Amino acid sequence: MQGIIGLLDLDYFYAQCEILRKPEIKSKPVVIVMPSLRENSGAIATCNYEARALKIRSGMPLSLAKKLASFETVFINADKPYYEDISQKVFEIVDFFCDKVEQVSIDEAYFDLSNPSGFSSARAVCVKIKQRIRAELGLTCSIGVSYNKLLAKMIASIKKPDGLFVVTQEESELFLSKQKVTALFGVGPKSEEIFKKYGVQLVSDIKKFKREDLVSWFGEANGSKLFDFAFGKDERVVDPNREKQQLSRMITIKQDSRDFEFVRQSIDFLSEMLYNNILGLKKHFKTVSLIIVTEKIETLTKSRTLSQPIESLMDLKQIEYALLKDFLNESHSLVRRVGVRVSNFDEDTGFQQKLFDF
Ligand code: DGT
Ligand code: CA
Repeated sequence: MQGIIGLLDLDYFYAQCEILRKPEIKSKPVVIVMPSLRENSGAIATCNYEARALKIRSGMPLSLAKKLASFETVFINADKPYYEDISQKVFEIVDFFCDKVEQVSIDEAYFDLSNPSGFSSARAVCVKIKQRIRAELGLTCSIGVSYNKLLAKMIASIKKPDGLFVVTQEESELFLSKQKVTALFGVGPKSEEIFKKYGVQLVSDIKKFKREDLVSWFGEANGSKLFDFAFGKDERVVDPNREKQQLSRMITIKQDSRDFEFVRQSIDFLSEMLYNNILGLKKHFKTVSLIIVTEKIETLTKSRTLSQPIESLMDLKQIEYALLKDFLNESHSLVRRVGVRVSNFDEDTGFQQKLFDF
C-alpha cells in the first residue's frame, strides 16, 4: 500500500511564540535576536511576515536588521527554553493523532498518515491537528501532505503561513516540474551554482540529463539522490523519534447511542487494540481516559489516574466502563464517537514485566 506522509512546520515560530505572550505587538514587525557577548552585535533568528516585508531575514547580522527596521519594529532576545516548551506541546498534539512522528527540528516534524488510508482521510486529520494547535496553543502552522518526505516538505512551504496543501502521486509530476531546483531537499547555494552551470533551473530541467551526469557533478550518493528526486522518488521513511506522552484509539460507533452495552462493545474493541500496542512498546500507564464525541460534535474527556500502573486489560476495561457510566449519568447527549486513551507512562522497570506477561 502506498504511504502518506505529512510535514508540519510552524510559521515564523520564535516570533509567533513571543507574540503569544505579548499580543499588543501582533501587527508590528517582530524580530528575534540571538544575542552575542559583544555589544550591539548578534544575529537574527527569525522574524514575522511584517518584518520580512522590510527585507529582514534569518541569519542576518543585527546591525543590518536595525538599518532595515521601521520605527515600530520590535527586537526581542531569543528565549529558547520557552520556545522548546511550546514545541513540546505542539508535537504532543501531533502524537495524539499519529503513531509515527519524527521531529526534525524545534518547529518541524514528519508524521505518518497512512492509517486510515487515503488522501482525503489524511487531509481531515491535518485539519484537526491545525484546529487543535490553534485552539489550545494559539499558533498557526503549515502542513504539506504527499506520498513521500521530499514532496511533503516542498508542499508545506508553498502555502505559508497557515497552509494545508495535499499533492497526490498523480498530481506530483506536474507539481514538481514547476518547482525550482532550490526547492529540492539538500540543494543549497553550492549545488545551485553547479546546476546553473548546466542550465538547470527547474526540477523538470534535470530530466534532460542522465543519472551519470548528476553523479559526475555531485558525487555518487548526492547525484543519484537528486536524480531520483527529480522523478519524485524518495525512499526515506518516517523514523519515529518522540517519546509518546499518550496513546489513543477512536472510532465512530454504528449509530448514535446512549446504551451502555452498545457503547461498551466499542470500548472493548478499542481497549484490546490499544493494550496490544502498549504491550509491544513495553510501557506502563497510570491514567486512563474515555473520550466521547457527542451527536452535537462536542468532545468530552473523562479521566482517572491510579497511584500504581494499570496491571491488566481487564483493569483498563473496568475503568473505561466506570467512566462511561459517569458520562451517561452526567450528560443527556448521545455518543457518536468513542475513544480510549492511556497516558502518564512509566518506563518498564523489569520487575513489572511479569504483570503484563499473561
Ligand atoms: P517560517 O517557517 O518560514 O514561517 O519561519 P520560521 O521562523 O519558523 O523559520 P524556520 O522554520 O526555518 O525555523 C524555525 C525556528 O528556528 C525559527 O523560528 C528560529 C530558528 N531559526 C531559523 N533559522 C535560524 C538561524 O539562521 N539562526 C538561528 N539562531 N535560529 C534560526
Ligand atoms: Ca517554521
